[in-house]
Amino acid sequence: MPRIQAQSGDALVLVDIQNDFCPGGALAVAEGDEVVPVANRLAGLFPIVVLTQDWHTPGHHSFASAHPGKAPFQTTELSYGTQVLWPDHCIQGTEGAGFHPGLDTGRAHLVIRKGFRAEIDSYSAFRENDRQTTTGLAGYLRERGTRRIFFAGLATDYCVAWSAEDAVRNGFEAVMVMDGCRAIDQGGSLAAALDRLNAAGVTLVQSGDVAT
Ligand code: VGL
Ligand code: ZN
Repeated sequence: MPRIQAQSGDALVLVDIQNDFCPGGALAVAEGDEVVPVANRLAGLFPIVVLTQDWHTPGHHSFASAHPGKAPFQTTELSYGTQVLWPDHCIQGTEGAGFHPGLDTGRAHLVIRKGFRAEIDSYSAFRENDRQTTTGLAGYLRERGTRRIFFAGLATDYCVAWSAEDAVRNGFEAVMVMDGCRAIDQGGSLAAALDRLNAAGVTLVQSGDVAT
């Protein structure tokens, strides 16, 4: 018996379901492609669907390759603080930056691209990693009457978690659909993210709990 009804005032944000985060991609998340059928089913239930797309410049400062002597998954200090360094991924216009071919993108009203400033990474769909530059998503959803936002996609412990936390900071209720997410889970990142989500008051559900 589903416990949550998607209704007016709700929106679905599908985070970074892109080739580079799926098996075979440059920053592959284990089982990343398994979120696609869950995302497609959810997309049919919500009155507003937004996709996010990680969209980096070549040589982006979040790439280890931009920092001589650094390897992926090490950290460095950027102007705004500590940044995890990633393999080159989701470079603007490349196939890796494209949405997974199985994702039903036709249901989406808006695509929010993020991470397109060379010096600033953006995990959150709302605010870049400098924690000052906004993407405009909060204003868009507010103007459309959204009060509660459901999240699924990649990766649980980075872009999905940061987005859900920022949703709460922007005054929305936030719900994460856990079987519609997969994690990078590197260096304790998943456990840390789950602690932060809990502290922020983000509700965690399974997709089978959501119905119209
Ligand atoms: C992501 C690391 C770097 C994500 C994006 O989508 O979670 N993680 N860029
Ligand atoms: Zn990225």
